[in-house]
Amino acid sequence: MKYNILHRLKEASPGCVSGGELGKLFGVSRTAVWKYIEELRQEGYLIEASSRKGYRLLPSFEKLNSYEIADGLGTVIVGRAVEYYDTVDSTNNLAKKLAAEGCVAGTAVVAGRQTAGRGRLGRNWESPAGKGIYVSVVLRPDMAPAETQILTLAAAVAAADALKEATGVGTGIKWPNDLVIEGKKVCGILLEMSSEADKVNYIVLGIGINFSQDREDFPDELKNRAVSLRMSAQAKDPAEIKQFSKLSVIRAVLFKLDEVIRQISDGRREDILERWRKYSVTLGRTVSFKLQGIEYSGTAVDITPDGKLSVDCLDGVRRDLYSGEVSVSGIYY
Ligand code: BT5
Repeated sequence: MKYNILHRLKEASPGCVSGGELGKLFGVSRTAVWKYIEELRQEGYLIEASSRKGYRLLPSFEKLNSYEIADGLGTVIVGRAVEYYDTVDSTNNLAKKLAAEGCVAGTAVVAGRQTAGRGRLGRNWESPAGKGIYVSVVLRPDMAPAETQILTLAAAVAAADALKEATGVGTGIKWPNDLVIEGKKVCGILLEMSSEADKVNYIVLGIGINFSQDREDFPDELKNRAVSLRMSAQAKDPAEIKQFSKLSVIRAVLFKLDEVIRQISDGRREDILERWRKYSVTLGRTVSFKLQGIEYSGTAVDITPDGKLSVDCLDGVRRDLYSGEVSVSGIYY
């Protein structure tokens, strides 16, 4: 309700809206309106009140909440519902819980901090308060579990597009879906799924982006392997630096994610693979990986239509990798 009131105040800004009008519009008493206005003020919105004219929203610093993330986003699926929390254990955990309870497809969970942010294979994702972006989106695609690799690639393409558009910072994709800047990781993606033999029940797509960390903010083991958008923007020519905020990056990620998901359901997978190839920092490089305990290395030559990485190995055999880890020359982890 408070965000409905905020929305009306924004529409009327810089004009005023009376408490009576707000009450009538939303079917609540003037006292209730006043309480919601107080709640908005506590969130940091500057709202002037005059007994004659009513309430007026004044310009204030950008806020991060479900309303600001979702308002006018222009998406079809992603962000149909948005939940924002200051602290969660993991946005993926919360999104999975909401998905199991039947939330609408496209529900996005965003947090300011994670106390147990997760990577793949039980690894952790450093998620300090205020310095990173932590987003998870619930999807209910009509596909078989074996087909979902395209979503992993699509999420990476969407994130790379979003970062470029919102911040001007260019990234490359390390297969399958890590975003890197000059060999250091700026964004990681975690896809988790609940499925039956031939049908996906839901997917939770988690995206973690390092936003404003400085080198000292990362733990020692990540200092040479991780980077934030701010570090990377500061290293650029000042004339090229674009002003960007956390809110603008989150909205861009949701917007681009919506686009790629609709492309997939429209059967335009090849477009996504083509964009993935352009962003790839893996193709054409020497890579090494382990399969059933045996170490291989070779040149990554292409991505298959179902998202596997084709590697021409030194023993003359071409191997297609579905998942797992590859080390890529020139990338520091
Ligand atoms: C990933 O795993 O890269 C997936 C990360 C997904 C995080 C998001 S945040 C929102 C959502 N909620 C969650 O709980 N998770 C998702 P992986 O490829 O396994 O990489 C993990 C490894 O990256 C760790 O073992 C570290 O070496 C490194 N790492 C951890 N935190 C990092 C950070 N903030 N920046 C760069 N590298 C990091």
